[in-house]
Amino acid sequence: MPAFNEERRVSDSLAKITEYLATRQYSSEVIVVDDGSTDRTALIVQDMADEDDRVHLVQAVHGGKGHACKQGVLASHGDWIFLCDADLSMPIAELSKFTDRFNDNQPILIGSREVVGASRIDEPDHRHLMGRGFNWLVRSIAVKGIEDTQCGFKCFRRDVALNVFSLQTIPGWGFDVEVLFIARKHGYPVIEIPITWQYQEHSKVRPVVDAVKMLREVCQVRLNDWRGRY
Ligand SMILES: Nc1nc2c(ncn2[C@@H]2O[C@H](COP(=O)(O)OP(=O)(O)O)[C@@H](O)[C@H]2O)c(=O)[nH]1
Ligand SMILES: [Mg+2]
Repeated sequence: MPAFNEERRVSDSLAKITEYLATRQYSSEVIVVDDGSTDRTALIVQDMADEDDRVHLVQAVHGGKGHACKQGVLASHGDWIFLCDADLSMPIAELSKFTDRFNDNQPILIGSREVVGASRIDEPDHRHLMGRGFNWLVRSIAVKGIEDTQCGFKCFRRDVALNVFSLQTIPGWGFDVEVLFIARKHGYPVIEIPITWQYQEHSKVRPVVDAVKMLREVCQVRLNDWRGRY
């Protein structure tokens, strides 16, 4: 779980996650990556880690969501690695849609708010429109055929995660596109899993500044590819 200045939502989300995981048959760990939050995020997570062996705090210098996810993946131990936003806009019980498919051994399963069977609850129209516009650009420039590259809930088989994230360079919001681009390039199929997604307030995305940054990052993916970096 990448978390940046998440003192308002991280403890509730972590409590829901650990409660849910305690009811499961498989073993698990929860890694929260805080890269330089200026609020109480790290303190809250460390307190929870002291109480629960499954919870771990990783601290890094500030870099952005992509940077944080990379640190988390590299610090993990599981056979399957699941990225999860701190706002838990996908209710944690939906995790079973991913774990139920582990026997298929597919390399990458990504949460999708756009494929048949998915639902978005309470999302303001302007945010949905922004997302669709960005996705259209992403499909044109970088990864064709994926309806929702930006959903914060994604699952990777361990070997695939290590392979793909070791090549990931983009520190910000555009990292999802880069990761999926690298995955495709290496021949890993990407499967979209329809999820229920509940819009949460206090988004860290700044609509104008981040849209421009993300567009630049998507172009950077193409450029990196031309330069043979993947
Ligand atoms: N560690 C870390 N996490 C970040 C950073 N920026 C965003 N995040 C996390 O990325 C996740 C998604 O953020 P959110 O505000 O829910 O984005 P939205 O759902 O697209 O509006 C949350 O878990 C954030 O804490 C960052 O710079 N560092
Ligand atoms: Mg969110």
